[in-house]
Amino acid sequence: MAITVVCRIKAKAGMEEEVKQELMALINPTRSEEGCINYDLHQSTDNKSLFLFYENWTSKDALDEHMNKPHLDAFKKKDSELLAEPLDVTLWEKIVTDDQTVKKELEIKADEESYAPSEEIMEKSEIGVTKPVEEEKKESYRFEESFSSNGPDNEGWNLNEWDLHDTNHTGENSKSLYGEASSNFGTVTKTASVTVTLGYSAILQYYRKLELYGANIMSDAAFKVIIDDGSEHIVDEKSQKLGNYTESSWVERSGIDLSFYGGKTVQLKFVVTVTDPASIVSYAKVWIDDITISDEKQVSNNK
Ligand SMILES: [Ca+2]
Repeated sequence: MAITVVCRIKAKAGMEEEVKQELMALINPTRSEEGCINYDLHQSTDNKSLFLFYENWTSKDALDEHMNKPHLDAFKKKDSELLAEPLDVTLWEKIVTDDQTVKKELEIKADEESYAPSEEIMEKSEIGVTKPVEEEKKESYRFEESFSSNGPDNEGWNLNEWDLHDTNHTGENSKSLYGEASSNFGTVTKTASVTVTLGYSAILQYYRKLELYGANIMSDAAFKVIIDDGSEHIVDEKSQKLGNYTESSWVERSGIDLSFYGGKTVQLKFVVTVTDPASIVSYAKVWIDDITISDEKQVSNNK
């Protein structure tokens, strides 16, 4: 594991220039040492007698070797005549390597707490993001899908074994998206998906009708809405283990917070999945219509 060193050096009054020359003489031999990633000398803008080395080494062993090099020894021998205080050396280990690590940690936290972290947490934690948060937040995306008579309104759908259906929520001659899975002495899963780019305040809304039927105690008929950003996250689901669950008229599902995936291009997946090791009777049917991913908070921020 790489190790970071911060070394603070304070020159005696009147010795600043001499200390600076001595420290600069260390740079070339140190940088040519094996295991030296960087070895950068700084001088305080507030106090010209303060110097700082910011160093990174490929390993603690490489650093230990450096500490025994003759060029460093020579400098240490002059310590008492040049420096006002002993060298102040601290070792550091990087705990956040990039933006992705932060997001991963937040994701774990969100899972533990069962809700997406607030914007405040996201902003505070986005240390090391190359693009400023404020700039990214200006990007706003809105997605609307009504499954018009000609087919989906948006590109990027992968309907697989789902179909467009004449059952319709709103609009003349418009369609809905229909998925059905029936068990076959095992598990059957069918997925329709679309590629969407999410704004930072993304909220999902859609309308659905469901028919879930589990024929026996070993069965499970389920419908899931999933965000896939490389791994799958269930954002809405309904499961029926035994017996009937039916939504015979359109049900509005709203306020599904996707802001945690804001700024990402993801797969929005609709999944019907039925498990029944004992029969072919269990099934899951779902009709989906009028999907909207809004960015409402973004709009109000711009007022
Ligand atoms: Ca429709």
